[in-house]
Amino acid sequence: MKALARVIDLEACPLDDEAFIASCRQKMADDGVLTLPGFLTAQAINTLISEAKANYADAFHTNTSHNVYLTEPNLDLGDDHIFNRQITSSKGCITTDQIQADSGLKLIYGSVPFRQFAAAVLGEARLYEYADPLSSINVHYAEEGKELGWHFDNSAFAITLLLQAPEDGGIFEYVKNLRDTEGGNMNFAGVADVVDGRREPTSLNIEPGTLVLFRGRNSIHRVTPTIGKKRRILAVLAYNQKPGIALSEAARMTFFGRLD
Ligand SMILES: O=C(O)CCC(=O)C(=O)O
Ligand SMILES: [Fe+2]
Repeated sequence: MKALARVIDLEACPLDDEAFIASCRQKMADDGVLTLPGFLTAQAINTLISEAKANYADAFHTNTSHNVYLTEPNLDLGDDHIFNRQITSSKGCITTDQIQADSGLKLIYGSVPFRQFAAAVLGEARLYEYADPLSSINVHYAEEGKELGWHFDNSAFAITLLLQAPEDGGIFEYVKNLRDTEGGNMNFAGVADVVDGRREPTSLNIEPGTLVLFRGRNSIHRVTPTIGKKRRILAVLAYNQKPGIALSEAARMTFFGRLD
């Protein structure tokens, strides 16, 4: 835990404390999201921002059009149907192999206490790294005007660390449990209400250094466009529920522009 204490504020976030874990589990269960402000030390935030800025030149930039379900269109439903509504997302991304070996992000990602903590909060037996060399740790950059449009995640959960917030915009908004994947209810009417602005989403106020655990499979979410010259910079710590899983080749090509 000693090395970890340089990057994680273990007094604010005692990862191996049973009472702390239980309270985080409860928040996750109640809200579908857990935010831990002050998770990163101030020094770690500064260092990780510097590293991310140095790596920005290597970022792969995408501008994709997708539906909220992240699937191919269904031609039987027609272009105007909410299932086929096209939404845009744009970002720059760097991959695990582009992050230096001694980065605090790799220290956190690989740390057994951190993995055990996240697994306990998420109710998973264990968390596993991706089997491909790109997908485990990513850093996302959103410069002025870039946004992540409304979507449901394919993965059951996401773990993120905000490193730098923009001057304005870049707000994470969500509506909890808007669909029921397991029960097969896509809730077209409810989704249309959110996408067309008839239903107000919940906003998460996330400061740099905040750890976020989020269940995004049934909770629609987006990140509003960055306003101002300062980029939004976010690290994504991606884990699997099973060992030996690689991100699909199609997804790697879309998000990273290469397979390895
Ligand atoms: O940028 C964020 O805060 C959330 C990212 C997200 O929703 C995703 O990558 O699927
Ligand atoms: Fe997402």
